[in-house]
Amino acid sequence: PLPPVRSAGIVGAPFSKGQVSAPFTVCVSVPVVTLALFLLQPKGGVETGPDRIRAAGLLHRLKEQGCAVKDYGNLTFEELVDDKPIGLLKNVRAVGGANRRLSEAVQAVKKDGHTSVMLGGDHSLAIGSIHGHSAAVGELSVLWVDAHADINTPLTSNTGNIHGQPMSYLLHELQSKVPVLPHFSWIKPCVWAKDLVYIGLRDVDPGEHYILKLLGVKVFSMSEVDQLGVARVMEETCDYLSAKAKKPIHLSYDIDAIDPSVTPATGTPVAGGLSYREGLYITEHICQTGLLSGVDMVEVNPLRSPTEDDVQSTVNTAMDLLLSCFGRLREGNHPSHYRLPEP
Ligand code: Z70
Ligand code: MN
Ligand code: MN
Ligand code: MN
Repeated sequence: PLPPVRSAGIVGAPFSKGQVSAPFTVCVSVPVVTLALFLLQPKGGVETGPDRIRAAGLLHRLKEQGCAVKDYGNLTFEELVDDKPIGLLKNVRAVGGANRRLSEAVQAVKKDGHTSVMLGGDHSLAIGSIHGHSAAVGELSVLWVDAHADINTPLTSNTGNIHGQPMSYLLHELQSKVPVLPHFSWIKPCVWAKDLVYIGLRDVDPGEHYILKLLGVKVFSMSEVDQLGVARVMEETCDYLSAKAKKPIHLSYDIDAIDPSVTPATGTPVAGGLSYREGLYITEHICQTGLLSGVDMVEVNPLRSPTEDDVQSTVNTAMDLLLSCFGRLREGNHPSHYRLPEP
């Protein structure tokens, strides 16, 4: 059988306000303290992810393997002054506004008929990416590959970082537990708990663990990856997601799912992650379902690692995962029109 013609619509989202570590909210006017606070903000940098992945040649590599590509460019986000925290929650207006734009961009990509590829940026961007994807094509299956569950509600979060919460805004079943927030009212919940599968979890907060059990969400934590092996995990994932109807698949891939020995350039490295090979097996398998309709590649942070080699290894892994989403196989590939040269 001929491989299907694939096409990727690429949207860069250079956004990092879903993950702020500095707890300071007061304005400090002493210059040396301001500088110290700036240097103490170690989580910036994930907004440079899209350009690094582009600079590594993503568009060229996709075209080279026979994938049609349209680049929708990078979104631009307005600098908000006075985006005060709401309780613990940080950058609510910025995150709400950025995701609203992203949702519209992803809807445009889907209406043009491409598989959407959202390059982050932090994982709060899954709100807009999944919302836009679902607004364009209807109900989705969501495969969330991550060390973290990112399913805190604003009220269970201990950090106030919205990148630890995106699934809580998207799941129908959680809406009665999510408070009304300014700039979030456009978000319509669009995913059912039975259509969500996690792979790679190993850093889950108590409130998140409670939610996963309460809703009966299918989870293959690193423990199940150890127990079953990645091949069986993927077989069970696809059986589970396609049990009733074959919905389009949204793959939300947080690079911190992969072991930090391979992908150290990320904001929240957690030991004991997926190997490079396990990570790629997931994308190869999902590609072969023919149902992949949207992809996020998030949390690549080139400013978070001390050496350029670490950045390269992280960016190259993100690249290989994306290429594999669009048909690249480790066994090799050839175009359908390939013919042996005659002597
Ligand atoms: C924690 C929180 C998180 C990514 C960290 C961490 C969440 N559960 N997600 N890094 N990508 O802040 O809610
Ligand atoms: Mn994440
Ligand atoms: Mn994560
Ligand atoms: Mn394939």
